[in-house]
Amino acid sequence: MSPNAESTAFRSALEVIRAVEPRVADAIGAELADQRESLKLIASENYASPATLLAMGNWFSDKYAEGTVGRRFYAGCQNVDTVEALAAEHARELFGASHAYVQPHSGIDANLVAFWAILADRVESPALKKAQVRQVNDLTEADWFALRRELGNQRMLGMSLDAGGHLTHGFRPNISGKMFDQRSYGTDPATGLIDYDRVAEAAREFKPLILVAGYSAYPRKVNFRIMREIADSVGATFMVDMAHFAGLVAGKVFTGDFDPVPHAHIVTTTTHKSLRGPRGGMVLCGPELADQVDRGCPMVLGGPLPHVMAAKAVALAEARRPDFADYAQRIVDNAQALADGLTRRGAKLVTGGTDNHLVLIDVSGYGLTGRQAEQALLDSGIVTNRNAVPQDPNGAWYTSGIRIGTPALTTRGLGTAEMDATAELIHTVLSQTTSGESKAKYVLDPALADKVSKQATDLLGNFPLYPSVDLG
Ligand code: DSN
Repeated sequence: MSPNAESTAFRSALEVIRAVEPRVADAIGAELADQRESLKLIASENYASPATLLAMGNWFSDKYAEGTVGRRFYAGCQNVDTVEALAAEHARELFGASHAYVQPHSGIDANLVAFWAILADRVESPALKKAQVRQVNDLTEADWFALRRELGNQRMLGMSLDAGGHLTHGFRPNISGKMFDQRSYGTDPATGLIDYDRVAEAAREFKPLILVAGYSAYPRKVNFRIMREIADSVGATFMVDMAHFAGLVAGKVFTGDFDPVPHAHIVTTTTHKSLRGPRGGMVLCGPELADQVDRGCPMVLGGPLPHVMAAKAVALAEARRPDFADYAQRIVDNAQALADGLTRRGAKLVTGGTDNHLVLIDVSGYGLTGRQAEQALLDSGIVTNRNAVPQDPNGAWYTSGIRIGTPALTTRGLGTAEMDATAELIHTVLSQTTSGESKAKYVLDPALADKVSKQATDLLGNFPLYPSVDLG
């Protein structure tokens, strides 16, 4: 590749866009500038490679391709077949899964595909068999009515939102909470850790059809072997949503009991978080659920996005390279350095530290709500997001936590020394912010915010983002 290839590609693309709608070209350029200048600590974000980004901007976007590889509802899908098959092959090899479905557009979509695959396998198929018909269209009105009621009356046990679970694991305002009779397992109030005995007890009492593990704000590893044993003991299908930590599984930081793929019946993920691919989702499973998973589109998904599947193939190929394992390990080393730096300075962390890519600060220790802390940090050039902590007195909107994660800064090249410096900046801002007259209001000296902002920019100075891309 010529040394200027990436600059030329992005510059040319912007020139073409600018000729039609200059404000879009300007916004794209401004987004890169903003990303370059901010200390991005959002645990669910990353920086995809230029190859991944470029794979999304092309003619694949024009193609309809409902169905799966070789079995489409539209003609002319031979090139889409090529990229979808490649993405699925890379995913299978990377994660050691027997089947990969790479069409979901997001994590929510991937979870919906998984839920409906399980419902089809565990509820619909037996009903069809009992009625001695091959498909739902052949059921009598009475049998169809009964099946619809049964599909809508199944149980799911997942991690509660304030313990770090995800809203798609049965939170009532989400479709998953409306689809399932849901119960949650939380964490031990004293340690903040999952108490497997209590999960087992909840499973015995509730007898869920689906046991879900996975999180978006739990800073520890989960023992998937134990969770599978719990699922088996009550006849539940075990599903893991590894969206947040897929990169750590891919990079073999999470192995053995902590790798969900050998233990779960079905695994869902996004592709853009620690995995560092394009925005999108994916489902992995064994042969038992493969056919049902492949019905995801048009069952719950709109037409697949072939340009994004092309980018998934590129990013998954990158994740199969040996340097990705090094990247994944550095994500965790950095998170632990950040956690240590914050703890040493007096911050209160949920569970007292981290085993993964994220740290959850309980900002009530600074006398702040999550909302106040998030905004004060943003004023100071530090981009984070507020998050509930276990048994949060401030609810899901104001919250009492700040979630920070290291995948993005690690991609940029920052290491443990810079994480300690980042901890110092965060602690400086939070310890010098005071609560205002409402849960959203706060007082922070603007001169201090400016000073920290400048320090954050200086910290990033040695780690340019997309160094190969010069937009001129
Ligand atoms: N929005 C993602 C996150 O930030 O964790 C999950 O949906």
